[in-house]
Amino acid sequence: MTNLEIAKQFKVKDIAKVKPLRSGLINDTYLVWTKGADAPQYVLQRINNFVFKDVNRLQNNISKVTKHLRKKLVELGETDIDRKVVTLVPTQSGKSYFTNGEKYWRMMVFIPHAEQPEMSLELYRKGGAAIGRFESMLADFPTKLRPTIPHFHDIDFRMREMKKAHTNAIKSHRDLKGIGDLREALVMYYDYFKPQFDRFKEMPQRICHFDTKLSNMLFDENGEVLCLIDLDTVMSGYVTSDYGDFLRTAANLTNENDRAYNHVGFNIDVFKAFHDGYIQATKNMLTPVEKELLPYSILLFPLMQSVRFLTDYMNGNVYYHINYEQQNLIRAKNQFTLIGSIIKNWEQICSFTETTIDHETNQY
Ligand code: GN1
Ligand code: MG
Repeated sequence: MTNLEIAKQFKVKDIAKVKPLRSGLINDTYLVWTKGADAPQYVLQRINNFVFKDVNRLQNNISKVTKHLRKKLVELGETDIDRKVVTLVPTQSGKSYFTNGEKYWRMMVFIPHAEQPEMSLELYRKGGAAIGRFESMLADFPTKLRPTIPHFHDIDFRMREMKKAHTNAIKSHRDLKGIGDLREALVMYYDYFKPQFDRFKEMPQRICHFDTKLSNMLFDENGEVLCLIDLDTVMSGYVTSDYGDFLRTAANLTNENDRAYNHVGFNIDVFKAFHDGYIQATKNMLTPVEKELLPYSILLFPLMQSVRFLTDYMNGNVYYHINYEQQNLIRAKNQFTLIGSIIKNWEQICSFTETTIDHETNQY
């Protein structure tokens, strides 16, 4: 089927054309134009069902969460609501996705937005506030949401997968020379921090986004965050996932694809700005144990990502899109370098989060 034929399966009138919009590491995204000067545009996405095995559950989660968010925005008396929450477009038969039995697609209303503002500490503060607001609006979500990717941010599981990948790679005589002692070093970090990571289970489960980054936020013309997009991974979990994964990308002095590891480093100012924004938006929601464990998620996420990239490399690059053979190994080393820099900044990280807590009230 052509992209145009697929777009026509959804309840949209007068489609003019379908053009590729962007290509993430996971899904393929297209922009659907309709005829007429001010006609709305739509976003068509092919859902990667190798990554998301249960598309039905995933789409159900997104439907429920976006309905809840819309209701909240109305209650809060917000204006411009159509730009502050994603709206799914049903298929002609009223379903939230279309499948030809092999591939899966969904459609959303395109949200007109401005470019992401230039990088500044203020931008990271806004990013933190946006994530905090998202979680707060979902704090009274009535049920748990089952995982769209089981064990997604479960470090014990990721370590087991890395071990399996290594065993299989050896069995199939894959050349692992380039890895050096990276795998052993990751195991060492994991063993060292395991007592803290094990405590994550003490936190309450909440509805979280699970893929927090600036590129998953849309901005208005004044540089304010409109909403969070890319809701594939929205499910029940710990706030540490949204907090730690955001800092993994935002507070890295370079990006995860940079081969010049000397560019990698933890940006303490970005961390402080983000933390302030996040805490302002969640201070009435977070429990003491969540506040206590937030800093450990700053370590957990680069570790987990390094493990995931290395696992994919050893598996022959079956999960993440790559542009060259060694890319997942490079990414794994990049993330590994970030862990070292976080450890160097550890005292500063902890003393900063400490000073933002009022110990009498145990509130920020
Ligand atoms: C994937 O494709 P993207 O950038 O939204 C991955 C994240 C990783 C990220 C690393 C479902 O996200 O968990 O942190 O790549 N998403 C999934 O770049 O596996
Ligand atoms: Mg994503």
